[in-house]
Amino acid sequence: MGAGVALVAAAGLAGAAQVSAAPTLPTSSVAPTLSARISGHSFTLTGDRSFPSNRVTVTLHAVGNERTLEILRFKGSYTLSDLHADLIYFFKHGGENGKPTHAAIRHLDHAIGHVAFYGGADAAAGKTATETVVLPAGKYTFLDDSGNLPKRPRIVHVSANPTGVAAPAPSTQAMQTMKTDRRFGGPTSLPATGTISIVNHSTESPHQLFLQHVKKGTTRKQVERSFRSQSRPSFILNGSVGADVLGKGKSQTLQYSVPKGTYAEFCFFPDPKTGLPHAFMGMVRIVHLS
Ligand SMILES: [Cu+2]
Repeated sequence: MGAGVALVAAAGLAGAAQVSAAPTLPTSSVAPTLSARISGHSFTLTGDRSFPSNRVTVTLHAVGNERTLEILRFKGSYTLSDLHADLIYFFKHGGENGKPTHAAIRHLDHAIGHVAFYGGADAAAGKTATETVVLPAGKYTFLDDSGNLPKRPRIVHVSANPTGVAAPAPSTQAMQTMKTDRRFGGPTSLPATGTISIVNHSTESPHQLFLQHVKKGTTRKQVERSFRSQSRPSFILNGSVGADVLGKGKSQTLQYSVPKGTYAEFCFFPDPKTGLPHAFMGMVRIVHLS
């Protein structure tokens, strides 16, 4: 579920600024701010875990290694245990080696159908990345999604907002989109330090966006091929950042600071139809951060 690729573990983010809310503003204008600190043995979520619907700002602090935060909402009576059961079945029956059985794909689709994904953040060791996302009323689960199975659930309760007004998104320098044809869209020139918006326009599938610093001149084909090999490719450089799984039709912003240079964008979410990670189906793009 997470980055799922050891080869992309790399360092390079600098600190991201926090948004502080002015206490005199009406409730709807005060964007709740949470801080998520994930290490190898703990996940600390600091801040108000109960608030009216609004745009929420969550800063991930990655301790000791690359870490991933995911925000999701379970539909109906579906639980984290159900999600684990579906994903374990999927991984064990071919999902892990790119040859999922029909039953494995059914379990994957059962999971996708019962989870609403509100994005997240992925930061390299010692670095931060900040997501903002509008959360409608509901019960949310924030998870450490650094491994194959999301773990360490932290519950956040969002009540109805009587004003119906959410705080505006922070100003962004570029928008990256994910499309139904399993490709990335938007400009291929992005800030190395700044804030981007990420929009999943797909009508079929959740998607992720990860950015991995690579050597200048690295091609999309080289990156695609590397996902099928076991060894760490020679084109990987320090520096990575990402957003986690974002459901179809949903959007988030991501604030980060990484070294300038050439990056590979990719999505590792397993396709609902084939069970293959989208990167294996060509969802890889070369972009330039400056
Ligand atoms: Cu995808």
